[in-house]
Amino acid sequence: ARAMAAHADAHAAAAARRALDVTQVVGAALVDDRRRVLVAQRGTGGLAGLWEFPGGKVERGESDLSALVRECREELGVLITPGSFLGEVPLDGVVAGGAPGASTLRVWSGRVTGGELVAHEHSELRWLPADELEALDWIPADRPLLPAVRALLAAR
Ligand code: 9L3
Ligand code: MG
Repeated sequence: ARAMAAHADAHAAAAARRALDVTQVVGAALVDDRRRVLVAQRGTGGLAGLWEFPGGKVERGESDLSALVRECREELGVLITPGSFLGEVPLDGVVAGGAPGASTLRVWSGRVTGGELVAHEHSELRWLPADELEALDWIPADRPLLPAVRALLAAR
């Protein structure tokens, strides 16, 4: 009976860890030499048509920055060099299976340092200057990052 109880405890602990597991999402604000940032329009799913900073979910055992580099390679076909951390926003209820408040979007600046830009997953990619960002139809999670992105572009 004691062994059974220990087994049940281990199960409960594992379930609790899973429930608390944070689904981290990372995004890249890629800038060029002309004070522009790359914005991407989602092509499929519930957020289709909305604009975002490209990126995606961090996989188990992967660092945020490794995920950022991998996602940019998969989605855009480019090698990127991450720069400064720009901010973190809650992704309440957005990531499937995630508890409310369990997921966040973290965004870094970055530069394209190799490859050729191709929209492998998005319906459109655009390089835009700071004053054209506000008017886009953004995913709600990405919009709070715009001041930091504008500051980044102004500082260049
Ligand atoms: N998401 C929001 N803003 C972003 C990114 C890259 C992602 N800049 C949200 C959309 C999805 C979830 O995070 O619900 C996972 O992203 P993906 O793996 O579908 O790109
Ligand atoms: Mg993605």
